[in-house]
Amino acid sequence: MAVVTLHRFIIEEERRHPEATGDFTSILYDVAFAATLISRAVNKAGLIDILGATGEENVHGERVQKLDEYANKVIFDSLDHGGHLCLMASEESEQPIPIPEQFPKGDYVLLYDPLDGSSNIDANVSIGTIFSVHRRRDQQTGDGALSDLLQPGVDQVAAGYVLYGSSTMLVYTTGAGVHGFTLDNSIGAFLLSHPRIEIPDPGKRIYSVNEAYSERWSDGQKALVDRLKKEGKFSLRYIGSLVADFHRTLLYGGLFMYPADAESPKGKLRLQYEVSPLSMVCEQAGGAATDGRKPILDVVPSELHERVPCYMGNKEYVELANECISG
Ligand code: AHM
Ligand code: MG
Repeated sequence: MAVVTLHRFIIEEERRHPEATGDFTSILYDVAFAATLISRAVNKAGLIDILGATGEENVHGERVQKLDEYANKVIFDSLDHGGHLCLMASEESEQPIPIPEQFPKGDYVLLYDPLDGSSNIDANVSIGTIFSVHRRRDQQTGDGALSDLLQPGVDQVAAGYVLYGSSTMLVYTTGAGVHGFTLDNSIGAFLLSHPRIEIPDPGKRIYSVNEAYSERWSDGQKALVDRLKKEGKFSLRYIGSLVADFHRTLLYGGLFMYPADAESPKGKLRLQYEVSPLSMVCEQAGGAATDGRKPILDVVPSELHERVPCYMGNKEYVELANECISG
């Protein structure tokens, strides 16, 4: 069987869409290239003096670690000059990130969380990069605008994530299924390992939530988890690293939740570069993703770093969540 590299796969996908300009292909290549650099740094994190907090805080008041900064810069530097993007946004930057003046501006915007789950780095727990691509909406030329970054998830043209785990995997969708690639470090290439990922239905009976917050949950959220427990067949798995918890949910099935609670009325996770891209992947893999009432992909953001409660996984479990939360 021929080995299919990410590059070959993307080219073949593009050929099926004669109207494709190649912009997209380049954006995905560049994300994949950035991911190989981040993967190398993550793997070496225990060996070189890169661990530990810098003492600074990001826009959400969280400790920023050096690997976060590195990943943030690597993604920007890999995508700023290609001429395909007109604006970027990152979890690590409060404001939209313009494309440097000297480079041409393209038709797309990229939103990313460079290294999610960074509080787990010191414990060698899997972490990830999440990305979302939209076509620019308003002005057709020049710099992009904030409104280009505030589009609902349903308008994403590509979304995906990279998991830095026991191996490094890139999983993405452009709206025609979900495909997973594993990084072969010896040749520095992502190879197709998981074509056409579909969330197993019915999936394993796994629910995933930070249950330590249950005292702050709404009655609906409490009722939901009680119902899952009373079925007597569920296991609980919670890594506390979104990409890892999501990836398990995608491959094994189940229900991942980060609900609203009395202290965090919109939960913790960010809509535009965390939940929305993962929701597109989940839906493309045959699953569902909602905020407990409506599909995540229909939520229209009003600010860049907006948070949203989320329920992602097998359709039947997400429907049960909707019933309990909105009922
Ligand atoms: P981060 O963006 O600061 O890394 O935080 C996001 C992480 C997610 O990876 C994970 O799902 C969540 O925080 C866990 O939060 P909690 O500790 O409240 O359960
Ligand atoms: Mg994050």
